[in-house]
Amino acid sequence: MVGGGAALVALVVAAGLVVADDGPADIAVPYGCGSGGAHGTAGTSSTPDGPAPDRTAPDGVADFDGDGHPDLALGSMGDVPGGYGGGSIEVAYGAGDGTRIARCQYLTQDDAGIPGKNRDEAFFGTDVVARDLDGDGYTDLAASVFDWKPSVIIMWGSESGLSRAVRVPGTDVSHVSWDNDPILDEQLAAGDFDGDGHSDLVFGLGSDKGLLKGPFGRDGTPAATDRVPAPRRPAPDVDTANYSDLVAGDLDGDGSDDLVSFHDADTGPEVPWREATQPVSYLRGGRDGFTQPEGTRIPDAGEGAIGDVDGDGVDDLVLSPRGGDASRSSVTVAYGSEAGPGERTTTIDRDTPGVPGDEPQDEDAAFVTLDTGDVNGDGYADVVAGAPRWDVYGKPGPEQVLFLAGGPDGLSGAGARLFDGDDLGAAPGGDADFGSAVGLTDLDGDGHADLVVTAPGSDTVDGVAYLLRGTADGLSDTGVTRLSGDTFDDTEGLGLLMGGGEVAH
Ligand SMILES: [Ca+2]
Ligand SMILES: [Ca+2]
Ligand SMILES: [Ca+2]
Ligand SMILES: [Ca+2]
Repeated sequence: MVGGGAALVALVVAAGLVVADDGPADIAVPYGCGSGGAHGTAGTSSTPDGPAPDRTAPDGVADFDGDGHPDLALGSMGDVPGGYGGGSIEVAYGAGDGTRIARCQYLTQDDAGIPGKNRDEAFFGTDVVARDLDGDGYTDLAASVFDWKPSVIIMWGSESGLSRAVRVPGTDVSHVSWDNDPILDEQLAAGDFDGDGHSDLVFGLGSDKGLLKGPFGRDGTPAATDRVPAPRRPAPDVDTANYSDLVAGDLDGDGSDDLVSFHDADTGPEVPWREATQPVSYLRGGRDGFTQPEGTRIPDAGEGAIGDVDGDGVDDLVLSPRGGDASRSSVTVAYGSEAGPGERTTTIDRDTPGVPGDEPQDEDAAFVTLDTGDVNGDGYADVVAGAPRWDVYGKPGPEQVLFLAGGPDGLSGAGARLFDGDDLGAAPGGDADFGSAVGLTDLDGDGHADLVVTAPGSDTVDGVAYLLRGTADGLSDTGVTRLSGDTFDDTEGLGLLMGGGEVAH
């Protein structure tokens, strides 16, 4: 803090009381991990319009405190004291030294700086995305919440980390017309959908105001709003089709990010795998708003991620296929091109040369989380896919994360590796939910993306997030960093929380 900081802080706090109606206080500042309870008050907060950070982390990497070391945030939709399903966010500030974490922050709506109030089923932080939303050089964190109605809360990055928060005003809560569950619908995506160089948010498919354009004001107001079309009804006989995920990236290489949504069509209880209908919708971003190109063919899938797997400069869509003849443990890449995704596809399954393990027979072996990032540093995006087992009817199989490498010809089995939760110390028997969320981000800036994998646990098993280092040979399972509830706070019961929502990085 420079000289005169105290006066400056006093001024800023006073100004903040006027500006931010529903989050007047500062968020409790980050603290030394594992020390729990040592939450300071906000005496060292930087100014809302303070100086830009001196050092910047690489593009596309979250750095909430602007110290040049990448950070990450784990959305945890689980219980918090006083809120069954209240939700929390665990923020880990990178030390720039392997996967070591320098500081921690535990965010709930009980924090005086976070708008709203922790309560049952608020699901604060179920979905989190990290972007610089106001263009001040500090990465900000946006989170979805269901405070009786769905809305978005932005936590602003600053020299002292995430320090202030606002609720985006006037969030429209209209939904896809053939949908009936507003809670499940509140998925958040970040990208530059109009190609103007500012990060935007999407919150609400089929909403006239679902596209929230950046830069955002400090009171949370977007620069403008625009409509997000409702995806086409997947089939005439489908009554409802909640969307389970939204991902963003530039799949046609035109400089505007596109939006892909994943739908779980309700075609009846306990539909056999072959008859499952999980359509994928593609909305093309552009200067003049979203359009729905005719004829884009994307295979049914339950989950996706976006990255340039074949290194041709255009993002590719990575999918976890569902239904029909698809393997229960496979990854399909719908390569991006000027015409959009899906002109060419590759599928990797357990029969692909180089891929370890046998084809599982249980349906819950399917990958439910995916991410992309360049782990081995060869310039091609690599893929991780997580398969937690949560089938309560049978004996669950191993909970695993599969690593697949990209290359000039796209995704292949060469260099593939399987990580078992058991081998990393996760509770066996399907209770850990190892692989519930995965993220690839270069935590120490050495050019190799590192793996974040969460095992949110259960009523009896504490949640843990594992951080595995990326190397030229892929992911390493030596020197693994483990983050548990106690890492963030030693409040009784918090140990059962960790991850389960998205990983923002
Ligand atoms: Ca940082
Ligand atoms: Ca910012
Ligand atoms: Ca590509
Ligand atoms: Ca690579």
